[in-house]
Amino acid sequence: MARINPNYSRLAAGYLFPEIARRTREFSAANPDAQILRLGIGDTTESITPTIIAGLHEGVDRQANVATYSGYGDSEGKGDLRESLAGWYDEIGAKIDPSEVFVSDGAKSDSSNIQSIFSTDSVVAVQDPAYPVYVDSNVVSGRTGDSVEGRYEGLVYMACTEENDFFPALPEGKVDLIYLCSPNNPTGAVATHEQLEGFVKYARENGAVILFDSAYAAFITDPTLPRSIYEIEGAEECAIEISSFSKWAGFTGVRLGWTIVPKALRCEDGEAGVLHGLWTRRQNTFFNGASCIVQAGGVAALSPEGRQEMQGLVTYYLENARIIRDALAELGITVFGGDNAPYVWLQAPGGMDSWGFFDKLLTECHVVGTPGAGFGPSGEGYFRLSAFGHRENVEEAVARIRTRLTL
Ligand code: PL4
Repeated sequence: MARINPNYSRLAAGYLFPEIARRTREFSAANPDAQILRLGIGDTTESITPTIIAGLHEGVDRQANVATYSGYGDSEGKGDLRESLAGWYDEIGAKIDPSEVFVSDGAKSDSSNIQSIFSTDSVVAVQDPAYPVYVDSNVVSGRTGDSVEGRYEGLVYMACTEENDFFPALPEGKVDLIYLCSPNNPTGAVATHEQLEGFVKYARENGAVILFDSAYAAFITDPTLPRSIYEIEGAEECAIEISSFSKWAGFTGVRLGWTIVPKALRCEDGEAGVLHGLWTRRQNTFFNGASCIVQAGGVAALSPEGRQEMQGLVTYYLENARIIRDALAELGITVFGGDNAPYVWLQAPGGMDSWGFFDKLLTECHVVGTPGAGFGPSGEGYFRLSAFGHRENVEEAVARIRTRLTL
């Protein structure tokens, strides 16, 4: 008789974003005249730029001609895209060989799948708050116990609070896998070189592996801040980087990402090359590669013209973030992030809890945000507003918050 994976029953709550959608739908049904503005899910809204669209078209056209048609490709990705990505790393001073680049259909699936190459008894440390996929994928894989008062037993929560500028202290004991995300979802904090150096040193000394999510790297405009963990010396021996075209190129619907597994990467029982080989094996076995059409779009995105156009999108969303941040600050709300990141992280006013503030913002302003508690226990009392959105909607949301929110 088939039996279900019992670890699913450990999941403490429904997945955050569908839960937000459900509550918003319920509100809309009860208030059909309310015009809802969505600053909740971090989803791009501006159209894909001409150079990238031309690349996508070229990918389509190749499929129309028997001489250029291609069927299945390598599950690791097309050579030209892997080379272009390695070239981008080279520009920022990180030496990545194209064979260490694994093209994917996005950072979400890779950040969930990557744990499968590590032992099921690995001790996992996550930033708290964090993108929920890191925790949930490890719960389902059996690396945690039950959730007790909002914390999974066996999971190491690295608190990111106002006191530590939303970047965690090193784990006190020995952990095996460490999830870091910079620029951070949800706090908008960006790790400095020094902060990452501390984690790289810890990982090398403890045989741990850092799983570094850089999905928002394109939003870093401060040249002193690292855009990749591989800007840190020695990181190639202890870190995997997971990243995405979603927010950089507007590919949230198109789907394209990549993961770097360096050949120098090692862990307690795996010499250099072993983890690279395991991820190759994993991808060869479970993945048939990202769409060749989409990969052609990725190559175009990384061309000089594509890069310039993508920078225009990033600048647009960062201006949205500034508008949100400045307006909230003027209202006396304590705000963080939003300068090198597309998320503004705010303290729910009046000591409210985060779902309470979600309801208040929705009810009074018809604006949807994301409750901090959905990202982990340290997110309680905080709230995330996304800077992805049409300018006029962001301005309208801000105007409503100014005029309708009772503080
Ligand atoms: C909503 C830190 C957003 N349904 O698009 P991908 O798969 O390349 O990247 C997903 C991703 C990876 N890493 C980080 C992210 O924040 C995201 C996207 N997060 C958000 O609002 O937090 C979209 C979420 C989507 C989801 O569940 O991922």
